[in-house]
Amino acid sequence: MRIKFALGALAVLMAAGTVQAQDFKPRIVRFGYGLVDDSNQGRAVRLFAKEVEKATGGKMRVRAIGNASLGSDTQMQQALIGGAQEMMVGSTATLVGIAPQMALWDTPFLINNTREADALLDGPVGDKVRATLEPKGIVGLVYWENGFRNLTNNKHPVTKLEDMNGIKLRVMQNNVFLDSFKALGANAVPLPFSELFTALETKAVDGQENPFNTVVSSKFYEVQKYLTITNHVYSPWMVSVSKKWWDGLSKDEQKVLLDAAKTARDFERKDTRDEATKALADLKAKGMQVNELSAAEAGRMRDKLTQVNATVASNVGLDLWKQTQDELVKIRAAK
Ligand code: TK8
Repeated sequence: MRIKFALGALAVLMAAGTVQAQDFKPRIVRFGYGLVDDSNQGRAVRLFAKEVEKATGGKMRVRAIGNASLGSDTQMQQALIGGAQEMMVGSTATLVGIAPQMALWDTPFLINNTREADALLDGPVGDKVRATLEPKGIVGLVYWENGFRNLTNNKHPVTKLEDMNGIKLRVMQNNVFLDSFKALGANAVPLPFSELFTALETKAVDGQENPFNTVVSSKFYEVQKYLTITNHVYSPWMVSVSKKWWDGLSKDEQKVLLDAAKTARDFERKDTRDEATKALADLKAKGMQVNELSAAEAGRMRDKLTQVNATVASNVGLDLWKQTQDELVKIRAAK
């Protein structure tokens, strides 16, 4: 009698902490991503997997599948829409073909620091942009950090605007990036990330732009000599779910995924920032020649991009554009 009662009380206690396993059908979640396993992306997906398994008592199993083994970002997005794959994480920039408002995050020099990034992405503007995915067949859960993007190339150091001339530069499959780098004078070529290392190695392209973390994890330092600190745009990642699959989950299951994505987000942002602060020294030690763009030259680049900003504003809608600017003013004032 006593033992029975104690066991009952224990079960109630356990049920309060985790969702009961029998509420969940056994499920396999294929979670794809483009970077290597040993990257900020890979580490966060594995943490997400652990959180989900813990919360469901192992009834949901997340398979972390990196290296673009399930396809490039755009291929995985189509698999999510079709229901052939459950989850992925990748750059918001490659989602613009599906949800045009995502182009907001491609605006050069929109966000100045990580405090602004977190407040904007996790606030009403971020929510509004994220919500535009759902009618297209993708549920965006949360934003993770890709980071501030910097330029690498194999031709010469980029110290001034004119140095962009003649650099064959890989950009993401996204018109804002294409137009931005064309406006700066580079020969911009859109390529999926999964083809980038080989393109650099075979000199099909001279350069690329990505956060320090990715230059480290993808070993771009092996095939790139010059790194210019430009911080030209803050790049988010979107944790995405197939809506077809999501709609078949219970409310409890959906909550488990959302909570785990948030826990992994907090871990991932910290991990990414810690790694980024060490990456520069790492890359120098590996032989990269690093220079920081002067404020004057950054200003000249910004001037060249005025038209790109105007195009983004009209593509995402002037209301959203204005809300973003207002929100940034608020964030900057609230120190
Ligand atoms: C990884 C990509 C990558 C992005 C790119 O799948 O393509 O350059 O920065 O992070 O989403």
